[in-house]
Amino acid sequence: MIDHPLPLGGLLSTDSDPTLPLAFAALPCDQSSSIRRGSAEGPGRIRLAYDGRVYNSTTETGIDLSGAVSDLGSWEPETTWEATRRTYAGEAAGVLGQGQALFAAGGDHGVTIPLGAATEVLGEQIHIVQLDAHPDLYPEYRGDRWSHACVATRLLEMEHISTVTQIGVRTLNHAQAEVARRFPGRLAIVEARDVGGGSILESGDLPDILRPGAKVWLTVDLDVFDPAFAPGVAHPVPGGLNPRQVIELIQESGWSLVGMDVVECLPARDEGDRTAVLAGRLLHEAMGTVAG
Ligand SMILES: [Mn+2]
Repeated sequence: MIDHPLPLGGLLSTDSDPTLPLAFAALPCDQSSSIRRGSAEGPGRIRLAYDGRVYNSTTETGIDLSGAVSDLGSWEPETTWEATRRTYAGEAAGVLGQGQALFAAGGDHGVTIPLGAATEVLGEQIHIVQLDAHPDLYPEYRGDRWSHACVATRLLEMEHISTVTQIGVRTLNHAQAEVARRFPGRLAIVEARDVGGGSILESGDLPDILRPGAKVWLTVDLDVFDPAFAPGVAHPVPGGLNPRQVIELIQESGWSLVGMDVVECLPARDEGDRTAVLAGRLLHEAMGTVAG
């Protein structure tokens, strides 16, 4: 009997392989977390919890991704966030520039800032779809403009980012609503209470520009889910989405994913690896839309 786990559903190649259309990187960095650290442990836990001995390599939609994903390993953080940010942006631009779709596991949500910056290498307008309990729209947070509470603000300041659409938000306050007004026509906020328990695509709340074929970077902050489904996050907020709603969005949107990150998995607060397994599952289904 083999007792070694098969990381990430058995989807990973044995080495990094630039000829594969899909690539996966772990970003174990929590240098932008505000209160509770520990999401640096997230990617390692996601790799192991979504164990290929327990889960097979075929998506719900019937696409077998066994060994189909280039394993880029772990991008270790540098000693300062500024250096980490530069490293992450450079590494990600290299991957995207050679035509691979990049799938990343964080780390805290701050890692999405350099990943979003890296999409500039594609030379086209990119749409960000952000699934999150929080709008992350502070201009700065506790004196830190790179905080995970400022992710959307930093992304909206990038000229190659055409739009940011947030789904599942339930913590919009006055300070962040003020910032939202700085980006008319480029920021859409679909709150959890707008979607309810139904289909996100059929809610009619998404901007028209997010039609099938739109070039999208998908960023999933795991706190978008109700804490019943994803307890292992730093800032759990009741009243969130359920996994079916998000898997359906991934499968049915028809977006052309240039990449995706799943962030804010905090193993120390998880229960039975529920959150880590969900993270692995989302990455797997999204990879299927690129490969399929
Ligand atoms: Mn976030």
